[in-house]
Amino acid sequence: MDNASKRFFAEARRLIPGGVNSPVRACRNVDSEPLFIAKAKGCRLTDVDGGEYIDFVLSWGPMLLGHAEASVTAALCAAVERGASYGAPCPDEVALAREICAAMPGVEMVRMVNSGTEAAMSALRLARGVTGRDRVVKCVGCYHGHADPFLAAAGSGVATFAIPGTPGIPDAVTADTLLVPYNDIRSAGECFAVHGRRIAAVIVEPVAGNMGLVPPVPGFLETLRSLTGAHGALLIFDEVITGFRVAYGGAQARFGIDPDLTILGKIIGGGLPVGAFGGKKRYMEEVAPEGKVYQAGTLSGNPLAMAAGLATLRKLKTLDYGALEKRTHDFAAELGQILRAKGIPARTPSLASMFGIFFSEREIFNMEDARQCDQRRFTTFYKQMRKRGIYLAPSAFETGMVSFAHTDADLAEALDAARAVTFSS
Ligand code: KE4
Repeated sequence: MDNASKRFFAEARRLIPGGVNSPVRACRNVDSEPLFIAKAKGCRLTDVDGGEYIDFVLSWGPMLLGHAEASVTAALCAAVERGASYGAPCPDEVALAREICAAMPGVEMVRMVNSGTEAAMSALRLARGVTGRDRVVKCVGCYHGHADPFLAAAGSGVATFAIPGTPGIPDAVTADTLLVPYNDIRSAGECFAVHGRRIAAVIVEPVAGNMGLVPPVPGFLETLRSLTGAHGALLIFDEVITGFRVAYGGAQARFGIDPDLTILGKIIGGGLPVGAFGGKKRYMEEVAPEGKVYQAGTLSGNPLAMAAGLATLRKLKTLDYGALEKRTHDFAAELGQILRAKGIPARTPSLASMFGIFFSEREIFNMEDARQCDQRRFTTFYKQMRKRGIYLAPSAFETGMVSFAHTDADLAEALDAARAVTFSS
């Protein structure tokens, strides 16, 4: 059946690689075509054909308040009247830096950038600069954006498309990227035993959101903290998803771990392009122009992104994270019961406002486990839920997210849609 989304997609594919500006949106591995979205409000998206969907992707994380939230929209409209970009400091940059440093226990100073990718690559350069070392440890299945050093065994779209190792990245670059399985305390220790004095940093998603939702097992983050401390390496928390989501102060506040550097994105921009890297003053003071580690950006600290981010954080600070966590937990638990009642092995973990959907008997601890899940059933589930107006991430290697705009009625509607899903044998 032809429709406007199909027509837009046909033209987009002639003009944009894969018809999308980010691969996972192509919906290829769930045997679907992308919906083109006309507008969004609260927890709902409306596509260009007038179809309405309850959104559990939230633009991959930024829209924790829901779409077009009143205070964010008002702040953004006021900001745009003052001009879109100055290329010079503005008061809101200071205000947002103050808010982030006050919220995140491990962040004493912060530099704004324009994406999580930029934040990750800048934090790694800083870690290498202050330690004089080259190696970085990352976990298989974690995703830290698409900068060269991080595309070894990455999650998210890299895992979705099973891209073995992206062409265009010199072997010399990935030779300095060491891989350990997520949640594997023993492997982390072995890696440091062999490479310890040459490791500049460990970068980790403190709650993995790019292999589906995989929480840290007790002791895993603590082990990374002690190993890095003992070997003079830096611990970088990638809080692009978890920052201001798993707690207002992020995973570092929730778990009581004190990282040396933190990267942020998504929520702190309220939907506008943004990223940030921050951490201990003794390291951040090494960033140009204060120090010698160069990092720059035309639109860093952009007044529109600052206004939207500030309004978002100020609103979030007034909201009840515990209540959202309980609603998400109850929703995910009931979703799992519905699937298992159909005789379908399914695990639906949740943490804060994040939830996973794994078609598997066993609990998921790492990327290897996530890969064993039944992708065919995930595709069936995705397609039938979308037909019933429920918008899930088009990949088993992403994480579902509930916003403060999702009402009990919205969640009940999604569960009713799940009850109606049928799986072939
Ligand atoms: P961006 O460069 O996409 O702003 O951020 C990269 C990034 C860094 N760290 C984590 C933990 C992330 O999840 C991301 C980006 N997340 C993906 C989805 N899981 C973005 C969606 C996409 O690539 O289209």
